[in-house]
Amino acid sequence: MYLEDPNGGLVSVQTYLLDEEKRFPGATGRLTWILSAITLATKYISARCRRARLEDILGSLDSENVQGEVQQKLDVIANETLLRCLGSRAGLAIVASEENEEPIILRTSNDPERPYIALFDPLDGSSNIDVCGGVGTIFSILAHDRRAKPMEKAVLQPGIRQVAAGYVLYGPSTILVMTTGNGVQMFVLDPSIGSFLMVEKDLKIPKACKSYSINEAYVDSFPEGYQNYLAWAHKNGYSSRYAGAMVADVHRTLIRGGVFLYPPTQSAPKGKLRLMYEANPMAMLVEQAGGKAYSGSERTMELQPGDVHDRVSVVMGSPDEVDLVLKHLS
Ligand code: P6P
Repeated sequence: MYLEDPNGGLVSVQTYLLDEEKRFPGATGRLTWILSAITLATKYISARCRRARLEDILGSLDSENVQGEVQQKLDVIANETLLRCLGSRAGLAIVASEENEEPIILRTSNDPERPYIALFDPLDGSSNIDVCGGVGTIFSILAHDRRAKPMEKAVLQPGIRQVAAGYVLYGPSTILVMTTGNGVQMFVLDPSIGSFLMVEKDLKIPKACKSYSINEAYVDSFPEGYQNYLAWAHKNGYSSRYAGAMVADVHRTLIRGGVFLYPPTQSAPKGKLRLMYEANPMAMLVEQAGGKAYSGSERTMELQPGDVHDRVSVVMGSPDEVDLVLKHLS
């Protein structure tokens, strides 16, 4: 059931953002405008995902993205939708996407009216599309750093500098989970009116839950500490859930508790997930919900990126469960 404001009114994501904006007397509304572009784009992406098989836009293209991964048709549609919706928004200096090799400079001048940077994974887990599995859009917003030379380097900021982060999960319902640094809010898209309606305010992750989420097929190539943790979990009554899409696995972990892990492997010695537009936004959400997010022994959001497509390992979720993993890694 959706939440109501003190007068019994509906709370849409726009209502929430405008209310939040009032907390900052000098607010220009540009962040709100950027987040509104993301909610517009994700409503369109949601509709295309739901009709993908009917419109024959399932499956992959003959192309690969910058990660060397085969692109799904919906990857390109999602990416172009976000670029179009964001590209016209005044407050953005730079956008960066998993699907684009280089960040896109929207205005070369250090225009004070462009104080933000948006980064996103337009359709995370897109290989799940053909089998009707969970997929999602992940986004991260940084304050623009005008001192950066060349300007593209402005995106290379640690996750602690994020001003907003979130994801939209295209599952049985379309769910928006986001934070602007003041707790985590959850909204569900009501397709009959085209609005994201608030269903949870200041969401908190359960402190503990005997559930882990990892691709155990790679267990032989995990570093020893992860192998020891899994052996311990097997003996201590843990269950395992793995959707193969970070958005779906992290969303379940946020709601039910537990821990999501993607350790280093032989094929991805630094980890597979991307720091800037997967690990960092999810880490901000998990920490804002009272959880923890680490990459090895380091707090994920304190890592200094060297490249916009840097990859990292992740351990994130309930504080007690992350501590148990870290204990086996140390
Ligand atoms: P694996 C999806 O391709 C993704 O980037 C994440 O969403 C997901 O957590 C991970 O890769 C799954 O990787 O190796 O288990 O298929």
